[in-house]
Amino acid sequence: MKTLLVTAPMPPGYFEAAIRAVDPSIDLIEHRDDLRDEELAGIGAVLAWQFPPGLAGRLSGLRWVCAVSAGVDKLLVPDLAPAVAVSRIVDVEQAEGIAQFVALMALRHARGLAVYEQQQRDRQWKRQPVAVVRSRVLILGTGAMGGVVGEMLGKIGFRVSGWSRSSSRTLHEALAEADIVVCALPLTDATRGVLDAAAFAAMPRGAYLINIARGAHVVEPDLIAAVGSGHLAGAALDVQQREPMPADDALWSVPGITITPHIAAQSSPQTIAAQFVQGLRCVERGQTPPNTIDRSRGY
Ligand code: OXD
Repeated sequence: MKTLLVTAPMPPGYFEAAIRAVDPSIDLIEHRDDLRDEELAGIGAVLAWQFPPGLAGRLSGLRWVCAVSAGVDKLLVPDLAPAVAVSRIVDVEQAEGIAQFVALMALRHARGLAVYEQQQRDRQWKRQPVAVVRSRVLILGTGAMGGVVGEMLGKIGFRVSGWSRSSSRTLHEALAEADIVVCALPLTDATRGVLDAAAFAAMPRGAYLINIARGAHVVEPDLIAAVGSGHLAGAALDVQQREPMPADDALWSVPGITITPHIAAQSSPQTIAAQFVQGLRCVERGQTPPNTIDRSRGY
Protein backbone atom coordinates (compact mmCIF):
# COMPACT_ATOMS: atom_id res chain seq x y z
CA MET A 1 0.00 0.00 0.00
CA LYS A 2 1.38 3.44 -0.96
CA THR A 3 1.64 6.12 1.75
CA LEU A 4 1.55 9.84 1.07
CA LEU A 5 3.59 12.04 3.44
CA VAL A 6 1.89 15.40 4.02
CA THR A 7 3.92 16.67 6.93
CA ALA A 8 4.40 20.39 6.14
CA PRO A 9 5.52 22.59 7.85
CA MET A 10 7.84 19.76 8.99
CA PRO A 11 10.03 18.36 6.21
CA PRO A 12 8.91 14.88 4.99
CA GLY A 13 12.54 13.69 5.05
CA TYR A 14 12.43 13.89 8.84
CA PHE A 15 9.78 11.12 8.92
CA GLU A 16 10.89 9.26 5.81
CA ALA A 17 14.29 8.33 7.28
CA ALA A 18 12.70 7.16 10.54
CA ILE A 19 10.10 5.02 8.72
CA ARG A 20 12.72 3.48 6.42
CA ALA A 21 14.79 2.59 9.49
CA VAL A 22 11.82 0.53 10.78
CA ASP A 23 10.79 -0.94 7.42
CA PRO A 24 12.69 -0.01 4.21
CA SER A 25 10.08 -1.72 2.03
CA ILE A 26 7.26 0.77 2.75
CA ASP A 27 6.28 2.68 -0.38
CA LEU A 28 6.42 6.39 0.52
CA ILE A 29 5.53 9.36 -1.69
CA GLU A 30 6.17 12.96 -0.65
CA HIS A 31 3.27 15.30 -1.27
CA ARG A 32 3.69 17.86 -4.08
CA ASP A 33 1.05 20.20 -5.44
CA ASP A 34 1.51 18.76 -8.95
CA LEU A 35 0.73 15.10 -8.14
CA ARG A 36 -1.71 13.82 -10.79
CA ASP A 37 -5.08 12.21 -10.04
CA GLU A 38 -3.80 8.77 -11.22
CA GLU A 39 -0.90 9.00 -8.74
CA LEU A 40 -3.22 10.10 -5.92
CA ALA A 41 -5.74 7.33 -6.64
CA GLY A 42 -3.08 4.72 -5.76
CA ILE A 43 -2.57 6.11 -2.24
CA GLY A 44 -3.94 3.89 0.57
CA ALA A 45 -2.53 5.69 3.61
CA VAL A 46 -1.55 9.22 4.56
CA LEU A 47 0.82 10.36 7.31
CA ALA A 48 0.04 14.00 7.92
CA TRP A 49 -0.16 17.05 10.13
CA GLN A 50 -2.88 18.76 8.07
CA PHE A 51 -4.56 18.38 4.67
CA PRO A 52 -3.96 21.08 2.08
CA PRO A 53 -7.39 22.27 0.78
CA GLY A 54 -8.93 19.85 -1.73
CA LEU A 55 -6.42 17.02 -1.29
CA ALA A 56 -8.51 14.59 0.81
CA GLY A 57 -11.32 14.50 -1.76
CA ARG A 58 -8.89 13.46 -4.52
CA LEU A 59 -7.63 10.38 -2.60
CA SER A 60 -10.19 7.89 -3.91
CA GLY A 61 -8.34 4.77 -2.65
CA LEU A 62 -7.60 6.13 0.83
CA ARG A 63 -8.19 3.76 3.78
CA TRP A 64 -6.24 5.29 6.67
CA VAL A 65 -4.96 8.67 7.85
CA CYS A 66 -2.34 8.67 10.60
CA ALA A 67 -1.72 12.02 12.30
CA VAL A 68 1.89 12.89 13.17
CA SER A 69 0.44 14.49 16.29
CA ALA A 70 -1.71 13.90 19.34
CA GLY A 71 -4.51 16.07 17.90
CA VAL A 72 -6.33 15.16 14.67
CA ASP A 73 -8.49 18.27 14.24
CA LYS A 74 -6.57 19.50 11.19
CA LEU A 75 -7.24 16.20 9.40
CA LEU A 76 -10.99 15.88 9.88
CA VAL A 77 -11.79 17.92 6.79
CA PRO A 78 -15.25 17.77 5.15
CA ASP A 79 -13.97 16.10 1.97
CA LEU A 80 -12.39 13.13 3.82
CA ALA A 81 -14.49 10.06 2.92
CA PRO A 82 -16.51 8.80 5.94
CA ALA A 83 -15.10 5.25 5.77
CA VAL A 84 -11.47 6.37 6.17
CA ALA A 85 -10.00 5.48 9.59
CA VAL A 86 -8.11 8.27 11.37
CA SER A 87 -5.64 7.62 14.15
CA ARG A 88 -3.33 9.70 16.27
CA ILE A 89 -0.03 9.36 18.08
CA VAL A 90 -0.27 8.49 21.76
CA ASP A 91 3.14 9.10 23.27
CA VAL A 92 3.85 9.02 27.00
CA GLU A 93 7.16 10.87 26.55
CA GLN A 94 5.37 13.70 24.73
CA ALA A 95 2.72 13.80 27.46
CA GLU A 96 5.47 14.03 30.08
CA GLY A 97 7.12 16.86 28.14
CA ILE A 98 3.82 18.70 28.04
CA ALA A 99 3.33 18.07 31.75
CA GLN A 100 6.77 19.60 32.42
CA PHE A 101 5.80 22.67 30.40
CA VAL A 102 2.53 23.03 32.31
CA ALA A 103 4.36 22.59 35.63
CA LEU A 104 6.86 25.27 34.60
CA MET A 105 4.12 27.76 33.75
CA ALA A 106 1.97 26.87 36.77
CA LEU A 107 4.91 27.29 39.17
CA ARG A 108 6.03 30.48 37.46
CA HIS A 109 2.57 31.90 38.07
CA ALA A 110 2.00 30.44 41.54
CA ARG A 111 5.46 31.54 42.80
CA GLY A 112 5.14 35.03 41.28
CA LEU A 113 8.34 34.75 39.26
CA ALA A 114 7.35 37.61 36.94
CA VAL A 115 7.49 39.98 39.93
CA TYR A 116 11.10 38.98 40.70
CA GLU A 117 12.10 39.21 37.04
CA GLN A 118 10.81 42.78 37.05
CA GLN A 119 12.54 43.49 40.37
CA GLN A 120 15.81 42.25 38.89
CA ARG A 121 15.40 44.55 35.88
CA ASP A 122 14.83 47.36 38.44
CA ARG A 123 17.83 46.20 40.59
CA GLN A 124 15.48 45.92 43.54
CA TRP A 125 16.16 43.25 46.24
CA LYS A 126 12.80 42.96 47.92
CA ARG A 127 11.14 39.94 49.53
CA GLN A 128 7.46 39.45 48.80
CA PRO A 129 5.25 37.17 50.90
CA VAL A 130 6.13 33.62 49.82
CA ALA A 131 3.19 31.74 48.35
CA VAL A 132 2.51 28.16 49.35
CA VAL A 133 2.02 26.01 46.25
CA ARG A 134 -1.33 24.47 47.07
CA SER A 135 -3.22 26.24 44.25
CA ARG A 136 -6.25 24.46 42.85
CA VAL A 137 -5.59 23.31 39.29
CA LEU A 138 -8.44 22.29 37.01
CA ILE A 139 -7.48 20.22 33.97
CA LEU A 140 -9.97 20.41 31.11
CA GLY A 141 -9.73 17.06 29.32
CA THR A 142 -9.16 13.84 31.22
CA GLY A 143 -7.67 11.79 28.36
CA ALA A 144 -4.12 10.46 28.01
CA MET A 145 -2.57 13.96 28.02
CA GLY A 146 -4.66 15.46 30.82
CA GLY A 147 -4.02 12.40 33.00
CA VAL A 148 -0.21 12.67 32.78
CA VAL A 149 -0.32 16.44 33.38
CA GLY A 150 -2.54 15.99 36.44
CA GLU A 151 -0.27 13.32 37.90
CA MET A 152 2.85 15.49 37.61
CA LEU A 153 1.15 18.60 39.05
CA GLY A 154 -0.21 16.53 41.94
CA LYS A 155 3.33 15.35 42.79
CA ILE A 156 4.54 18.95 42.83
CA GLY A 157 1.90 19.82 45.41
CA PHE A 158 -0.97 21.37 43.47
CA ARG A 159 -4.54 20.30 44.27
CA VAL A 160 -5.64 18.82 40.97
CA SER A 161 -9.08 18.04 39.61
CA GLY A 162 -10.27 17.23 36.11
CA TRP A 163 -13.24 18.12 33.99
CA SER A 164 -14.61 16.45 30.87
CA ARG A 165 -17.99 16.51 29.17
CA SER A 166 -19.07 13.47 31.20
CA SER A 167 -18.35 15.21 34.54
CA SER A 168 -21.21 15.76 36.96
CA ARG A 169 -20.33 19.50 37.33
CA THR A 170 -20.90 21.97 34.52
CA LEU A 171 -17.81 23.56 32.99
CA HIS A 172 -18.56 26.89 34.63
CA GLU A 173 -19.10 25.29 38.05
CA ALA A 174 -15.69 23.61 37.72
CA LEU A 175 -13.99 26.81 36.50
CA ALA A 176 -15.35 28.69 39.53
CA GLU A 177 -13.20 26.54 41.82
CA ALA A 178 -9.89 26.82 39.98
CA ASP A 179 -6.88 29.06 40.57
CA ILE A 180 -5.17 27.66 37.47
CA VAL A 181 -7.02 26.20 34.47
CA VAL A 182 -5.15 23.92 32.05
CA CYS A 183 -6.78 23.30 28.66
CA ALA A 184 -5.95 19.78 27.38
CA LEU A 185 -9.19 19.24 25.44
CA PRO A 186 -9.46 17.80 21.94
CA LEU A 187 -10.63 20.41 19.45
CA THR A 188 -14.13 19.52 18.21
CA ASP A 189 -17.25 21.48 17.27
CA ALA A 190 -18.31 21.15 20.92
CA THR A 191 -15.08 22.58 22.36
CA ARG A 192 -14.25 25.29 19.82
CA GLY A 193 -14.38 28.67 21.59
CA VAL A 194 -15.26 27.04 24.94
CA LEU A 195 -12.95 29.45 26.78
CA ASP A 196 -14.88 32.64 26.14
CA ALA A 197 -15.94 35.72 28.11
CA ALA A 198 -18.52 33.72 30.11
CA ALA A 199 -15.92 31.07 31.01
CA PHE A 200 -13.40 33.71 32.10
CA ALA A 201 -16.08 35.47 34.18
CA ALA A 202 -16.81 32.13 35.89
CA MET A 203 -13.15 31.79 36.95
CA PRO A 204 -12.19 33.42 40.28
CA ARG A 205 -10.49 36.83 40.18
CA GLY A 206 -6.73 36.36 39.80
CA ALA A 207 -7.02 32.94 38.09
CA TYR A 208 -4.57 31.88 35.39
CA LEU A 209 -5.01 29.95 32.13
CA ILE A 210 -2.52 27.55 30.53
CA ASN A 211 -3.40 26.31 27.03
CA ILE A 212 -1.47 23.37 25.58
CA ALA A 213 -4.32 22.09 23.37
CA ARG A 214 -5.43 24.24 20.41
CA GLY A 215 -5.64 28.00 19.94
CA ALA A 216 -9.25 27.69 18.76
CA HIS A 217 -10.40 26.64 22.23
CA VAL A 218 -9.86 30.23 23.33
CA VAL A 219 -11.77 33.29 22.14
CA GLU A 220 -8.64 35.42 22.10
CA PRO A 221 -10.26 38.90 22.22
CA ASP A 222 -12.24 37.73 25.29
CA LEU A 223 -9.02 36.53 26.95
CA ILE A 224 -7.26 39.80 26.21
CA ALA A 225 -10.21 41.67 27.76
CA ALA A 226 -10.28 39.41 30.85
CA VAL A 227 -6.53 39.86 31.47
CA GLY A 228 -6.64 43.57 30.58
CA SER A 229 -9.41 44.21 33.13
CA GLY A 230 -7.40 42.43 35.84
CA HIS A 231 -10.03 39.72 36.31
CA LEU A 232 -7.56 37.06 35.17
CA ALA A 233 -3.93 37.31 36.30
CA GLY A 234 -2.71 36.13 32.91
CA ALA A 235 -2.22 33.15 30.65
CA ALA A 236 0.45 30.94 29.11
CA LEU A 237 -0.49 30.10 25.54
CA ASP A 238 1.62 27.50 23.77
CA VAL A 239 -0.99 27.38 21.00
CA GLN A 240 -2.78 30.23 19.28
CA GLN A 241 -5.58 30.75 16.76
CA ARG A 242 -3.07 31.74 14.09
CA GLU A 243 0.10 29.64 13.84
CA PRO A 244 2.62 30.93 13.05
CA MET A 245 1.35 33.95 14.98
CA PRO A 246 1.90 37.09 12.90
CA ALA A 247 3.99 39.97 14.26
CA ASP A 248 0.94 42.23 14.49
CA ASP A 249 -1.13 39.84 16.64
CA ALA A 250 -2.58 41.62 19.69
CA LEU A 251 -1.61 38.72 21.98
CA TRP A 252 2.10 39.49 21.75
CA SER A 253 1.96 42.59 23.89
CA VAL A 254 -0.55 41.81 26.64
CA PRO A 255 1.19 42.09 30.04
CA GLY A 256 0.64 38.81 31.87
CA ILE A 257 0.28 36.69 28.72
CA THR A 258 3.22 34.44 27.85
CA ILE A 259 3.40 33.21 24.25
CA THR A 260 5.42 30.18 23.13
CA PRO A 261 5.38 28.78 19.58
CA HIS A 262 3.72 25.33 20.06
CA ILE A 263 6.83 23.86 21.67
CA ALA A 264 5.46 22.31 24.86
CA ALA A 265 6.55 18.90 23.55
CA GLN A 266 6.80 16.97 20.31
CA SER A 267 6.89 13.28 19.56
CA SER A 268 10.18 12.12 18.06
CA PRO A 269 10.17 10.95 14.42
CA GLN A 270 11.22 7.51 15.72
CA THR A 271 8.12 7.25 17.92
CA ILE A 272 5.87 8.45 15.10
CA ALA A 273 7.49 6.03 12.64
CA ALA A 274 7.11 3.05 15.00
CA GLN A 275 3.41 3.79 15.61
CA PHE A 276 2.79 4.49 11.92
CA VAL A 277 4.37 1.20 10.77
CA GLN A 278 2.43 -0.76 13.40
CA GLY A 279 -0.81 0.92 12.26
CA LEU A 280 -0.06 0.34 8.57
CA ARG A 281 0.43 -3.37 9.19
CA CYS A 282 -2.98 -3.49 10.91
CA VAL A 283 -4.64 -1.71 7.96
CA GLU A 284 -3.00 -4.11 5.50
CA ARG A 285 -4.42 -7.05 7.50
CA GLY A 286 -7.86 -5.42 7.53
CA GLN A 287 -7.66 -4.61 11.26
CA THR A 288 -8.31 -1.33 13.05
CA PRO A 289 -5.01 0.46 13.76
CA PRO A 290 -4.17 1.42 17.39
CA ASN A 291 -5.33 4.83 18.62
CA THR A 292 -8.04 5.15 15.99
CA ILE A 293 -10.39 7.97 16.90
CA ASP A 294 -14.18 8.01 16.83
CA ARG A 295 -14.86 10.27 13.86
CA SER A 296 -18.38 11.07 15.07
CA ARG A 297 -16.91 12.57 18.30
CA GLY A 298 -13.82 14.03 16.65
CA TYR A 299 -11.33 12.46 19.09
C1 OXD B 1 -0.22 18.29 18.77
C2 OXD B 1 1.10 17.65 18.83
O1 OXD B 1 -1.25 17.61 18.57
O2 OXD B 1 2.12 18.38 18.82
O3 OXD B 1 -0.25 19.51 18.90
O4 OXD B 1 1.18 16.41 18.88
